[in-house]
Amino acid sequence: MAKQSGSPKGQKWWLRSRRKDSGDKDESELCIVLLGKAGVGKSATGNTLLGREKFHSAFSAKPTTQNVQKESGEFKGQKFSVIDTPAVSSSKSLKQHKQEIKKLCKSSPYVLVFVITVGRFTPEDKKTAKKVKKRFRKKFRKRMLVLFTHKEDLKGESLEDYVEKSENKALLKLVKKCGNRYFALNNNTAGEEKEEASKLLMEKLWEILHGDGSRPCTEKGKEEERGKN
Ligand SMILES: Nc1nc2c(ncn2[C@@H]2O[C@H](COP(=O)(O)OP(=O)(O)OP(=O)(O)O)[C@@H](O)[C@H]2O)c(=O)[nH]1
Ligand SMILES: [Mg+2]
Repeated sequence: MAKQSGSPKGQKWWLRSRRKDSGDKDESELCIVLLGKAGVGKSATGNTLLGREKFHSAFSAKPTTQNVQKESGEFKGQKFSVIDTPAVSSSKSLKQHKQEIKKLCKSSPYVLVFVITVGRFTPEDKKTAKKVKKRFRKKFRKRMLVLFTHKEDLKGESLEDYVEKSENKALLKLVKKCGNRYFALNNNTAGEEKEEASKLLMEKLWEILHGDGSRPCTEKGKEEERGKN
């Protein structure tokens, strides 16, 4: 891994960018961080993105993933990594996981994926979202995507309609706080269908990185951001 460049002391780690000899072309290694409660499909989503079974994903009564784990892949010739995390349980464990994520992401640009399932958005989901929001703070939410797994349960209904008609205040609030960025995925597919789903999600994630939310990742973006405040 390249050494971190001379970022100003005290600068937020997620605003740092990896600078290469060629200048500002430092946004190539996207780091995708998967967060959420137990069993929502974080690891399965990681595998879908990578196109390989790198994370242990299982139907289980107890949480499957025990450690923060990073795996690498390539999308349209650009490297990316996926960081799978254990289920969000306590604020204390989330704090520790954030430290590990920070080490693994180093100075790479990142996007956060808050994984939930199509279906009831329960008080537990609400609590989990609250913990994540608190831990990753307001600026971090500029890079958060809400990912609904079990897309097949939509039974053809559009995700937009599903969310809008849900009348679930907590869900609507979460989606709004994440800049209305959301996406549905069925991990339980194979072959071309799975590849297509992975491609669409990757494109969405790159869009977050290269859209407004990614501006602070570059020196220019950071300057503009400071100018606005
Ligand atoms: N039908 C269907 N099953 C899914 C989908 N995504 C995940 N699953 C299944 O849900 C179960 C749990 O998935 P995991 O990937 O282990 O979930 P996790 O969030 O990593 O769970 P923990 O590590 O315990 O927190 C597995 O049996 C997956 O195959 C989906 O989109 N559709
Ligand atoms: Mg897991």
